[in-house]
Amino acid sequence: MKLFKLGLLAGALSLGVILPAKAGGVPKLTPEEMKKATQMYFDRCAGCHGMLRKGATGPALTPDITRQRGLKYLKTIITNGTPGGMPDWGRQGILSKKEIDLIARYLMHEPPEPPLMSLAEMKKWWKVYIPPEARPTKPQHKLNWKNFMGIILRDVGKVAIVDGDTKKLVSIVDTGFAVHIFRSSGTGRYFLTIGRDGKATLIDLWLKKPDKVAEVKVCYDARSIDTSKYKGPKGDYMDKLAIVGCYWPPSFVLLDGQTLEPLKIIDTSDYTWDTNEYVREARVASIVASHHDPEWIVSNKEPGKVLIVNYKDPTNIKMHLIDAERFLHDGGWDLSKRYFLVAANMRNKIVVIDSVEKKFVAEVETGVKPHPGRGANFVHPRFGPVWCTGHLGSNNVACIGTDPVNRSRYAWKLVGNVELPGPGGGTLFVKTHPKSPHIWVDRTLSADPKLQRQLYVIDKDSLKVIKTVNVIEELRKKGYKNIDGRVVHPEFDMHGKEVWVSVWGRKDKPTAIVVFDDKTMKIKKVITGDWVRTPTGIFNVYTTTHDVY
Ligand code: DHE
Repeated sequence: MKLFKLGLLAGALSLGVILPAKAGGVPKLTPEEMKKATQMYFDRCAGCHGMLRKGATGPALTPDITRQRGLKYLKTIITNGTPGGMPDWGRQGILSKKEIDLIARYLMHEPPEPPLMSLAEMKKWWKVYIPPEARPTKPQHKLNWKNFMGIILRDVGKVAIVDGDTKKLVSIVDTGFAVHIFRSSGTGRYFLTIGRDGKATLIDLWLKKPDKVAEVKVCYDARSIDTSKYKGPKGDYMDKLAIVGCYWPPSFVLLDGQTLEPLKIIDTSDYTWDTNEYVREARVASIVASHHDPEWIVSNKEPGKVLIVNYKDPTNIKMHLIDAERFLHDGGWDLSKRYFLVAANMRNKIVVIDSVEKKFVAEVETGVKPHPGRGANFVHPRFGPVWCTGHLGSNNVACIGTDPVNRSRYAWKLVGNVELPGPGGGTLFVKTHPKSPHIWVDRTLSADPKLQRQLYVIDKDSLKVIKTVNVIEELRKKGYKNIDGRVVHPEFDMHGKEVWVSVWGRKDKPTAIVVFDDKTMKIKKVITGDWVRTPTGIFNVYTTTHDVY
C-alpha cells in the first residue's frame, strides 16, 4: 500500500493536480489532504467509480459533473447512499463527517493519474516461500482437504482455512489487504487469492498446516484471479499458469502457476465495442478458466468486450475479441461449461458467450443491475438447464434457459423470475448445488438493515421463495447475543448438504460463520472465535475447482 500511496502522490504532484481554490467555488485541498483523500477514494470508491472517476458500476465523478452538483449534494450522497447500491458511508459510521467533507472536496478536483507497474517492479514483490520441488508430493495431513472452506477475513488482511467436515479452523494465512476472492487451482491442491491491492497469494492445502507458498503483487487494484484448468491430453496445463485481472493499471497479468512469477502483462485499454471511443481505464472484471480448452474467458468491463485468451503458448498468446455489452462485471459458466454468462450490470443485462465457437450468443434483460457472483445452475423440470442471477437494484432472482439444443424455445430467454420479499434490491450472491433442491440468496446491500441480515431459500422446481431466514434473529435465539452484521455469500459444502454464510460485521468485533442444514434450512453450527473478523466470501475447494454452482 505504501508504494501505491507514494506513487499516487508523486503522480499527483508531477501533474500539478493540487489545485488552488477557484473563483468558481472549487474548495481548497492541501497536499496532505489530497494524499489522504486519494487513498480514501481508492479504498472506498474506486471499485465502482473508477480510478479516473469515469464511472462504471457507479456514475462518473469527473470535475465537470461534481462541480455542477456542488459540495452539499456530494456530502449528502456519501452520507446517505442511494437505493441503486451506493453505500451509506456516513449513516453506517464508516466515514466521519470530516472524512465525508474531505472526499466531497476531493471529488471536485481533477483525479490524479495513478502510477503504472512494470514486470521488474512486480518482481520486487515476488516471494517464493516454499519452492515447488520442496513441497510435499501427497497431503501431509489426513483431513478431507477437498471439503476445506477458504474464508476471507477482509479487513484484517487474512484468510482462514476451515475443515468443512469437522468445522474446525485449520489455518490462518496472512494475505495482506482486503482479499477479494479465492479461486482453486485445476487440481484443487492450491487456493489462490487476490487482494484489492493486486497482491496474489498461492496457498498449498497439502502442507501439514496449509500456508502460503508464494506471493506477488502485480497491480495496484485488482479483483480477479484464476488458473489453468485445462487437462490436456497428458494433463499438461493443470496448475501450470495463473492469471490476475487488474482494475489499475488496466491489464491482465500471466503468472507461473507454481511460483506466481509474473511472466507477461497485457494491456486492456481499448475502444468501446459500440461507439468505438477510447477507454484508458478499461478494467478487467471476471475471469473464468475453460475446462475444455487451454483458455481463460476475460471480461473487459468498460469497453464491453469479452476476451478469450489461449494460453497454450504464453509467448504467442492468441486472443479472440468478442463484442458484448458495456460494464461487464461478474459471471460464471452454465451447467455444460460451454457458455459464459456475464452481467453487464449498468445495462441491466446478462450477456451469453459461446466459448466453443468463440462468439456472442445473446443478451437477456433480467432486472436492475444483475449481480450473479458466478450464478446458480440447475435442471428445471420444464425449462431444462437454467442459470439464475440476483440483482443489486431490483428484488428479483431471474433465471435464463441455457440449453439451445434440447430446449431451444427457452434458450437465452427469461424463464423464471422469483420475487424476493420486501422492497429494493441488494442481492450480491446466489448459490446452489446439484444435490440440493434449493437456491440460497443474500440481500447484503439492501438499504434496509433487516433485509441485509436475511437469506432467502428458493425452491428450484416451483421457483418460489419457500423460506426467509432472519439470520441474526436465529443466532439470538441460540444465545449468540453479540453477533451482528450483514449476511453475505452463501456457499455449499462439497456434498451439497450444508450452506455456509458469513456475518460481515465490524473489524473490532468478532462475528460468525453460520452453517445451515440445506434440508431443514435450520442452523447446524455456528463457527465463531476471536479470529472471525469481517468474514466476506467463502469458497469450498471442491465446488470452486469444478465450477459447481
Ligand atoms: Fe466483488 C466477485 C468486483 C464489491 C465480494 N467482485 C467480484 C468480481 C468482480 C468484483 C469483478 C468477479 C471476479 C471473478 O469472478 O473473477 N466487487 C467488485 C467491485 O468492483 C465492487 C463492486 C466494488 C469495489 O470497490 O470493489 C465489489 N465485492 C464487493 C464487496 O463489497 C464484497 C461484498 C466484499 C469485498 O470483498 O469487498 C465483494 N466479489 C466479492 C466476492 C466475489 C466477488 C465474495 C466472488 C463471488 C463468487 O462466488 O465467485
